[in-house]
Amino acid sequence: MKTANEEIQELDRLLEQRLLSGLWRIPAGERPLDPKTEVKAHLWKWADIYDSLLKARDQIGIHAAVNERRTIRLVNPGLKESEMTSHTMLFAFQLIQPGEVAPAHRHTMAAIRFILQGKGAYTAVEGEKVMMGQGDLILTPQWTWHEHAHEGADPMIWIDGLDVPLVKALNVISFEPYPDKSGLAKTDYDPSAHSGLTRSVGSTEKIAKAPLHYRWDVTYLTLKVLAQSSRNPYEGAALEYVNPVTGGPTLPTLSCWMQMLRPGERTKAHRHTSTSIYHVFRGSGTTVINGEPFHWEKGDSFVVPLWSWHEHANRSQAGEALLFSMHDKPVLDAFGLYREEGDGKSHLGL
Ligand code: 1HN
Repeated sequence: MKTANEEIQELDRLLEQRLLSGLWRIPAGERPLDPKTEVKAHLWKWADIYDSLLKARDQIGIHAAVNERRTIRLVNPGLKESEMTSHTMLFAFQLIQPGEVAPAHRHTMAAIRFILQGKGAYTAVEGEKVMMGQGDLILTPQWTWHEHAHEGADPMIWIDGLDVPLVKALNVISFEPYPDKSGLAKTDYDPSAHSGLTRSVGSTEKIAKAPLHYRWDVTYLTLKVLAQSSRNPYEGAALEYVNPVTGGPTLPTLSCWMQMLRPGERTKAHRHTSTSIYHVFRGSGTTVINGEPFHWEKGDSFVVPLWSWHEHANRSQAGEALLFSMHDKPVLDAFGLYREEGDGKSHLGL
């Protein structure tokens, strides 16, 4: 006489042979009340990133790299197998030497570049040359050709932010090298081309060309004006880089922000279902993530995993702190999965 348990096991085996599975087998841990993630809060020090970039500069030729880029990515301690920064985003640092060209390619992953150091390099997106300036944000929307080259004197360093793990999870990675080895045909960047969109009379071509370049001087001025007029209790003064073609987030999968914390400013704690990666552009402070303090200085980067309580503080009583950040919020918003909680009180125990 078989026990009920043995009969269920027999049924499970039969179903397995038929490539079927009873939902009674789902472990309780897969039905949590709160969202769960493998992604861990972590902070990377600039000294480690910078030293690694300099070592790579001396040892890695652009053309020896499979991706033809000298790029070092931040590996989340919870994602050592995939070597991604979060389950949705990749955050990396790229160094290019004077005279070097990182050849054109395109891919289904969308990318942003935030420029940290140097001048004289450009990134050519769909053939349009965009000069990189410190603090600028440059977009490479999905499936646009892009090439980088450096015509200046000192090494250039920038952040590459991409939606690689998301596109990978959807199984739709496509990657194409530019067929012409002599490089992209380039036109000089024309800022007026972005002040309005045109098409020839009689044409019905749908023009939805995204602006690619957010210059630092404009961003900073706007941020200073915002900082004087309105504060967000959880963010200080925070700007989202908007895509003017859609009026929506920076890119369909990524939202980028620049935020300012005044000297001594502390924000309130909140949590949300989107994940954030921060880079300290200026200043020093502390972000408390689920009760753990992460002390940051200029050049450091850190991850705030989804659904973790977090709050920021500028540790300086004299200087402002500026944080650049990238978020997967547009993905959560698109599917109605964005959720946010703020408790209105501070958990900061500095
Ligand atoms: C990529 O195409 C670049 O074009 C940088 O500079 C980093 C990381 C993953 C996949 C593609 C670039 C990248 C990347």
